[in-house]
Amino acid sequence: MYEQVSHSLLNDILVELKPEIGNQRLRHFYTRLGANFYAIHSLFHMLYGDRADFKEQMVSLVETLALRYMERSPALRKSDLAREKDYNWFLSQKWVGMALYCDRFADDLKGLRAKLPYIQELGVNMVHIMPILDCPPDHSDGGYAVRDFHKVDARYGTNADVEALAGTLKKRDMLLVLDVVVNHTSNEHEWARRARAGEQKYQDYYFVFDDREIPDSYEESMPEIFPVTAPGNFTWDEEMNKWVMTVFNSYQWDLNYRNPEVLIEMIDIILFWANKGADVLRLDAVAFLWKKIGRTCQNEREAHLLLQLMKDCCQVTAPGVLFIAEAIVAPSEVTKYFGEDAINAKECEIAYNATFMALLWDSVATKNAKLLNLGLKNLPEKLERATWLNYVRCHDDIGLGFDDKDVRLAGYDPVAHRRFLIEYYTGSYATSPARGVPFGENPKTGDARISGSLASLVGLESALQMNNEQAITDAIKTIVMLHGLILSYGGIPLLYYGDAIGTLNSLEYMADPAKRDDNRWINRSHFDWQKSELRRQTGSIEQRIFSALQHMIAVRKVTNVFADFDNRQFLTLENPNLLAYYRTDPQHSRNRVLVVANFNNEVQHLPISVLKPYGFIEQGGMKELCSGSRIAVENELIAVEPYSCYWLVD
Ligand code: OTU
Repeated sequence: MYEQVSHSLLNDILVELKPEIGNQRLRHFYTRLGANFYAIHSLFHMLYGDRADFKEQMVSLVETLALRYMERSPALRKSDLAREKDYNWFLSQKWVGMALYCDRFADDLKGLRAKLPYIQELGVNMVHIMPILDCPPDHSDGGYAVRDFHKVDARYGTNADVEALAGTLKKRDMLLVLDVVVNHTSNEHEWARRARAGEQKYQDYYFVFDDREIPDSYEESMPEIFPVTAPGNFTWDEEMNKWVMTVFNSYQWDLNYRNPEVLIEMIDIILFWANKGADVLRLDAVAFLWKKIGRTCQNEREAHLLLQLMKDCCQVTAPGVLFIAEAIVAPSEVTKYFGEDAINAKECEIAYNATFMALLWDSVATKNAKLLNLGLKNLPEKLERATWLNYVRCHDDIGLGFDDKDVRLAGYDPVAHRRFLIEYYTGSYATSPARGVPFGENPKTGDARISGSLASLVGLESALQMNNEQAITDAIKTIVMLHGLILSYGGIPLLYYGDAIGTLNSLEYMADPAKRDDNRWINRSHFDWQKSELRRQTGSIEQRIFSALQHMIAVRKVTNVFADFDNRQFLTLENPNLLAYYRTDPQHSRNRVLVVANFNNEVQHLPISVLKPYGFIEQGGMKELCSGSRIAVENELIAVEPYSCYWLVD
């Protein structure tokens, strides 16, 4: 029945397509369209079915998919077919990512090519180049205020450079991740310029209002994202004489997905970059895609429908391409971005594990794993064929988005505890070695977030200032321990470009008036190539961090149980300072790795009586995979050194 309906609907659309679409080399396209059409049509109908031009819009969508398929290169088509066959390819433990700024890590895209040996030396084979599309020079939000979605910013190079780099990466068996900023455009984007000039068509691409009536209604329930630098959610545009919705910075205009043309444009842009050779696309701010008066305008059902549509459409034209959901939202919401009620992810295959990240920072500050244990265990199950992007630091601030229920269960008052964390990381807590800065402090809600580099937040900066060897060692150990966790948790670890050499906070951004007010730039400095040379000098800080990470990455890659097949189980321990989970080979249940981390500054003991019920330690002892050494059992206890993460096997 479905199939019949779907076929006749599909035929209705196909007869309307532009003549040039014809039949040329479209075999796989039609097969994939057939397979996905029912879903695409019903989703599109749910969102836009009440419009008089529904069918016209549907035709335009299918045309977009076909035209982009026609330009997809033979090499990419081949890779699509291979990935369709080996559809779990990205769950492998072999992938290790790094996020970097093309201009801050290298000079430009061409220069980046010359820096690949450094990345590969570390073992990284998935490169997320932070946004590189054309942006206004000043108001760029680090690349997230795009002026032209089809063109690389001249500062970084050309579209041809991206294609060349994609080719180079492919030859080295590396993946390319690019951003698509789906939620908003720069106010200098052509659509915004034409809207400002009065063109109704383009005003309908955004949320544009004559007076404060509707903006006020929206704002009653919308939180502020950048309360200090961009308070409110609307901006008055002088030239247009109207209010426009700007959830992020005032120069970032939110796109209106109630207009199907916006969705079709964005799908076209996604496929454009898929065709330039991106393996993975990071979809920015996906939680914000649908706005509704009376709601927070995040995580709306329709935002999920839009993502499902984007995925199904990509499945038709470029099925080898994956999506990363950048949804920094509550733990109960985040897994929904993989899709719901399906074996295969129907939205994004990969999602930032912001919950894990924030919980790790809680444990570093509290020196215990109470909240971490609770938060991880309460994270809803995700779909199969979906995986996390696990990270310690990224280019943004750290938000303390834990579940309040868990915070209470851990024995803290949510407000007081968040206050403590902010104070701990921003230097106003007396005994804290952390050197972060507060970001987005909102006096109305009492909220604040944290900016700072990994090394500065774990105390390396203050340790160096005090010339305190022990504190330096502790900071290094913490950096290594945190990576030991993101490398073993399950998912793709995403390193941040300066972290393997202990990059400290940088104040270089203060000299730039366009950046000065946004302290997230404290952790977006120019990569220090001279400092990185010290990684070759035995005993240097750089070497101690770099070699440890490099070694762990190498061990991860040959440890099959680290592939993400939802094969993680947590251990319940009485000791609140430890986090412990084990990863099991789904095929050979005896093949397991037990991961134990100690967040405390003192040695903690793991009683083997806790391990025995799980069948561990039957042979009398365990081996640590990274050091290769046996772990001593004394008085029936395994000693876990301070700030350490062990990968243990029987
Ligand atoms: C994302 O950020 C980007 O990572 C930021 O660099 C951009 O400024 C922002 O979008 C606008 O494009 O949208 O889903 O707390 O975590 O703004 C979450 C701040 C986002 C970021 C949040 C985030």
